[in-house]
Amino acid sequence: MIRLVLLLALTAHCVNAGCPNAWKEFNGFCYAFNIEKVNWLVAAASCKVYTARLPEIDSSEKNEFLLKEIAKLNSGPSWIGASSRLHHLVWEWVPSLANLNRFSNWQPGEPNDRAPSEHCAVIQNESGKKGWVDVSCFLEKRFICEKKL
Ligand SMILES: [Ca+2]
Repeated sequence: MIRLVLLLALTAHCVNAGCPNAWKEFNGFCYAFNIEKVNWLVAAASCKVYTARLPEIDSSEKNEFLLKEIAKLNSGPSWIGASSRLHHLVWEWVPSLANLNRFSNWQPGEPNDRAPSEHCAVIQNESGKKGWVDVSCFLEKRFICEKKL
């Protein structure tokens, strides 16, 4: 029994010391790259279940890390936390509601809010397309979750 308690304590300690199994660590955050394709809202809710969020990309370092990882994993466009769902044409990070003034990496001509409405953002790094694009929130895409270490 004592051994079991010790083992549990040790396991808990190890979990606290790093990212959850299969999550990647970068700069004080842990990242999960999900291959399931879902719409933006389902992706946001899925991250929340894991006490995480869609990535809030507030630096070029974090952006480069995510671009590199999705290229390595051969991921197509993946949901990030930027959205203009609630405030038309005003982009913010969800759920922090921080604006995108600090950093953004829109691809040329984006965000273009192409009809009928493109209020959610994906990050992409494939076939020469690198950076963020606004697309319909109802499309089904892969997604990334981010949580503090
Ligand atoms: Ca667009």
